[in-house]
Amino acid sequence: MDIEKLYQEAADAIIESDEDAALEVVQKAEAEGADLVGLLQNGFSAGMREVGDRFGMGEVFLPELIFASEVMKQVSEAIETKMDGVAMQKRGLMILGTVEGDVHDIGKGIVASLLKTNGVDVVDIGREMAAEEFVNKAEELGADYIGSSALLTTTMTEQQRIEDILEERGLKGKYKTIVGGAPVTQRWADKIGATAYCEDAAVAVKYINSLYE
Ligand code: B1M
Repeated sequence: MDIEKLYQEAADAIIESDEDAALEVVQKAEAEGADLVGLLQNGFSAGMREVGDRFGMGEVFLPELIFASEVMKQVSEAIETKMDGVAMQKRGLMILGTVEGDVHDIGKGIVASLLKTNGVDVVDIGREMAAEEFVNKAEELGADYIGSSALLTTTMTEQQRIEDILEERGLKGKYKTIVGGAPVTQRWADKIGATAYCEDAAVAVKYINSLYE
């Protein structure tokens, strides 16, 4: 199996917004015994990043971006379904969402998929979620982690709101708060007092695994 070729085919399917081709790559990878999570991370996500870069440079336009995003979602869901039922060590419960005012949820979806396939129970509360909702859900379900994703510089501040609410309610330290998203940095995490900054989904998995070593 030529894994690099498979990654390239996956990336191309996203770049061309070709849902059939994308799902075919997933089937092919499964038939060949390839790591589907690796395919999501290194193949499909690379394609999404490429589309994002081209959008940033004005080479592709909003409708194409939306089509590519839709294909990306289909693929993430297909891979997640295939990974369901694979037995693994349990690694806690995370409330995960995209912050208020922010519709970007592809990265969050990938984080959810990867964490789930690594034994973390993830309750995905969706996008444009109020900071209070993250905390309320964590309290209601007895979560271990609160994970928030922000893709806009204007919505990152909502991650601070989550820390503020925890502080106000005397819950600071009860949950490990994990922040991520393209404009988010370690510096930002330190500034707002989040427990951890994870650059991407793989780092989020590594971080949580490190807590169980
Ligand atoms: Co928008 N968008 N967008 N967008 N969009 C960006 C983010 C932008 C950088 C594009 C640009 O201008 N170059 C820019 C933000 C500028 C800024 O604030 N710095 C931008 C803008 C401006 C906007 C709008 C305002 C555009 C407009 O309407 N004028 C609008 C905002 C609407 C809103 O939210 N209120 C908007 C809308 C959209 C679409 C709807 C078209 C679509 C989103 C579709 C969807 O998500 N359902 C979209 C997209 C697709 C993008 C880009 C092109 C790609 C984002 C993406 O999915 N990347 C993006 C450009 C870019 O990022 N280069 C852009 C792929 C994904 C796998 O990566 O999300 O970074 P990412 O997730 C990674 C890591 O960040 C990390 O792990 C993930 C995977 O490994 N991570 C975490 C993420 N969350 C994490 C949480 C964790 C840990 C790690 O722990 C909890």
